[in-house]
Amino acid sequence: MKKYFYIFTIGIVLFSCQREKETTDESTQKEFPFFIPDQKPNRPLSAAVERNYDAYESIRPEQNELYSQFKYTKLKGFDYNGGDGTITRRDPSKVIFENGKYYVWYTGRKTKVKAVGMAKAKEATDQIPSADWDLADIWYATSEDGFTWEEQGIAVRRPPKPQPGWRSVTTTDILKFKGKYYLYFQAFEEASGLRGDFCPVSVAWADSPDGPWTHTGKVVLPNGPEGSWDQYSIHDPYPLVHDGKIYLYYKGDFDKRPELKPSKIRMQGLAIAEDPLGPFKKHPLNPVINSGHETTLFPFREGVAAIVQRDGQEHNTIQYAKDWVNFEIASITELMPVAGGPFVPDAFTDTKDGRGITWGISHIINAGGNWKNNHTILLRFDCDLSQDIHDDAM
Ligand code: AAL
Repeated sequence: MKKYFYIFTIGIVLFSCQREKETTDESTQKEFPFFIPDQKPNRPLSAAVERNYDAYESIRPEQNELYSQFKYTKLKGFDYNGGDGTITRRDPSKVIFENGKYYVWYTGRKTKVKAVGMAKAKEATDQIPSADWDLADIWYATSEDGFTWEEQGIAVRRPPKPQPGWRSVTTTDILKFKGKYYLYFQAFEEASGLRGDFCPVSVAWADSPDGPWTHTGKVVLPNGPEGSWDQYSIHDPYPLVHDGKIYLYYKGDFDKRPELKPSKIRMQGLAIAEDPLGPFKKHPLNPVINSGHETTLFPFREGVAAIVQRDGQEHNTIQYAKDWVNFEIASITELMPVAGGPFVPDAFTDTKDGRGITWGISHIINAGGNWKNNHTILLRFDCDLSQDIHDDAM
């Protein structure tokens, strides 16, 4: 009897141990919290979940300072003639804060008729624009709160022929350096669309953001020699100050394959100068960003970050270059600001600890849903690309 009692007891103990073991195994199989980065489940995984652990370790949105979504707000203070295509405002500069207010510069076109379109560039005259940015001048506006803007007028006018920019001056960006202000811009010498969107970059300077601006009348960043990636177009010049020098990022538009209309391959390069009026030396590793359309960059920690949108394999990414040259993908995101001109408080301070950005001005092309009118409006974007994460701001 006693013998059976012992056997029974041992049986119960073994059974409980087994149960306990099974329960433990079950609990290690549990996947809660689900699929978090450093806890890969110990079971066969689908290809999608497998690469979610292995391929994206460094670019996860969670707690990634260079991940953000974007929200947009319509600006007050700009009239667009009912959206009939005769007024365009596009390609805003960075926003700067001076004299107690915000300043932004942009491509302004106010023509009697709307643009005929790049494909019909031969129909353009000195009154009829080809592209949305043809026959444009550089305008500027100021604001106290970043939402309501007051247009102040033309900052840099098209110079007389044959100076660079006589056809159109567009897509500007601002630099403040040693107490002076510089506007870099695309200087068109023909209607866009005749051969492509060909232009070099010129510059104007002033002692105050309100001007008056002196156009140097010279090309400060020329196209590259025949056969080079930037031989046709130097677009979207974007200056920052780093290492006591001017780091001018820009886009090259080079893909002329006729079957691609429009092309989806564009890249970005860097040119460096000690003096804002040049000479600029193009970086030997150019292009330094393999994708993107308009340039939008800002100092971040010791390096520089770039919003890379619209074109190329790596569109919809935010990238980071610790050394200001070799960019890596920091995050993948969506609905990015087009032609964003952020408010970058430390753009010109030669910071070694860039704080990042939280807002700026961008543009929407073909606003109002009427593709034929082909006009562009400015709008505000807000984001969280600052060192301090504000989750509740989104
Ligand atoms: C853009 C910019 C440049 C191009 C055209 C006007 O948004 O990349 O400025 O030339 O399109």
